[in-house]
Amino acid sequence: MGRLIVVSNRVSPPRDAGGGSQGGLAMALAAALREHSGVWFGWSGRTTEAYTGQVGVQRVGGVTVATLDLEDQDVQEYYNGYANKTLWPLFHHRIDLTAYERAYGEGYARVNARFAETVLPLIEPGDFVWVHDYHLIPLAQELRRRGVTNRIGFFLHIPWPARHMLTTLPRHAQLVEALFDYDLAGFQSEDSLEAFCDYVRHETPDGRVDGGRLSAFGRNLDVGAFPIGMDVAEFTAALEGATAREELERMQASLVGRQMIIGVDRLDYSKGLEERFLAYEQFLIDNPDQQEKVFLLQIATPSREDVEAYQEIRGRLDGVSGRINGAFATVDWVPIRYVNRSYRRDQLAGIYRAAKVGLVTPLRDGMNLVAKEYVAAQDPADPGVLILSRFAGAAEQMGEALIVNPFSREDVSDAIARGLAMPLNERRRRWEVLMEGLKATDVSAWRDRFVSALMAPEARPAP
Ligand code: ADQ
Repeated sequence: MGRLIVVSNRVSPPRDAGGGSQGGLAMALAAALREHSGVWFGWSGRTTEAYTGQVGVQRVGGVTVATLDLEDQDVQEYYNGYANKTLWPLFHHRIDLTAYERAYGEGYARVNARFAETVLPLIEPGDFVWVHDYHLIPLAQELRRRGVTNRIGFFLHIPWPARHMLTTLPRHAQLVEALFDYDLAGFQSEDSLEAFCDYVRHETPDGRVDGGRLSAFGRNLDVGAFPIGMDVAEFTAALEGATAREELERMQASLVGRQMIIGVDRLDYSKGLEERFLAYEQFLIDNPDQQEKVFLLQIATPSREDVEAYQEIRGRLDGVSGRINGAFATVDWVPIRYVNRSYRRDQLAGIYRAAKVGLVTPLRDGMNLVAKEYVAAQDPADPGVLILSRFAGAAEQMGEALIVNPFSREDVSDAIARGLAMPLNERRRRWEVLMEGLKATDVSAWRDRFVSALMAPEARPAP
C-alpha cells in the first residue's frame, strides 16, 4: 500500500504524540500520516524576499513535515488575494466582498504551480495524495501536467457555492475543470455536493451526473459528502483535565446565579456575529424579565487581519457590542462579554460546559466544529441547548439542535428563550441523540471514509 501525502496551505502537525491543546483535524491527519508513513506538505508561513523553491523537511510528533517558503507577492496575491478575498467570500455567498482581480488569479495559479514543483520529488509511484481546501484547487492539474498519475483526492472544508454565485467568477469553468484532474472530490455536506453537481449539469457542455460519479471536460470524477467530525475522545479527555475543570469553576463563580449563552468563533464575517448580537438584543427587548439574568459570552479571535473586510467587521462588532452594552448594562451586569483573545482547547472545553445555551449562527459555514464541541462538552446529567444555523453544514447532521435562520432576529430570539427555558428531560433527550451522532461520525471516521474512498474506490459503498 502506498504512502499518504497530505497537502494543505499550512501544516500544523501535533508537537507531540498526544497533541497537547491542538485541534482535532491536525491530530486526525497526523494519525493517518503515521499509519501510512506519509508526508505533510504546505507553506511554512514564512516569506522570503525572492522565491527559493527550497523545501525544509522535519520530523514533528512522528510525522514528516515538508514546508515551502513563499515570497511576499505570493502571499499578497495567492493567500490574502485569491484565497481570502476572492474564493472565501464568494464560496460564502458574499459577492459584495469578492475581489475579481486578475493579478490575484495569476498569483493563485503561480503558487499552485510552485506547490506542484516542490512536492513533486516527494511523490513516489503508488503514493496517494490528499489535497485540502480552496487554496489548492488547481494542484492536481499542475501535478498531472508534470506527469503525476497517482490517485489524488481533494477535500473542500468550506461550502461549495450555488451555481449562480459561482458564475460571477471570471473563468469559473477553469476552476471547476481543474477539479476534474482529481480522482475524488469530497464536500462537507449534501448541500455542497448538490450545488457542485448542479454546476456540472448546467454549466459544462458534456456534464453528466451518475450517482457519485460525474463526467465532464472529457474526464470522470468521483464525488461524495464526507462531513468532518471532531475528535470526541481527545475533547472528552481534555474536559476531564485540571485546566478544563479550573476553567469551569472560574466560569461558574463568575455566573453569580446568571445563565450564560456562549459563542466561539474566528472573527469572520461568515460567522454571523453582528446578526447574532442584534438577535440577542432582540431577545433582551422581547424578554425584559430576562435582563440581568443572562449574559452572552462571545469569544471571537481575530483572523486574517491583513484583509480589509476583516478589519471592517471587527470595527462593526466593537460598535454593536458597545452600543448594546451601553443601552442595557446596569451597575453589576454587562449583557455581552465580548472577548477578542484565543483560548486553548482544554480551556474552551470548560467554558463551553458552563454555558446553558451554545449559540452557533453562521450565515454560511462548511461544517462548524464549534457546534460539535459545545455538545461534546456538556454535562450528560444537565446538558445545555445548542442553537444552530440552518446554513452550517453541521445542521444536516444535528437535527436535534434548535435549528434557526440566522438572518431573522426574531427567530433567533425565540430560540434563545426556548433554549433557556427547556425542561431537563427534553434537553437530555436531544443531547443524547446529538452525542451519539458525534461519536459515530468523529474525525477518525471522516478521515477513514475519505482515505478508503481514495485508496480503494471499488470498495466504496453505493451512495
Ligand atoms: P473555521 O471557519 O475555522 O474552519 P470552525 O469549524 O468553527 O471554523 O472552527 C474550527 C476550530 O477552531 C474549532 O476547533 C474551534 O474550537 C476553533 N476555534 C474557533 N474559534 C475559536 C476561538 N475564538 N478560540 C479558540 N479556538 C477557536 C473551516 C470551515 C468550517 C469547518 C472547518 C473544518 O470554515 O466550516 O468546520 O474548517 O473542516
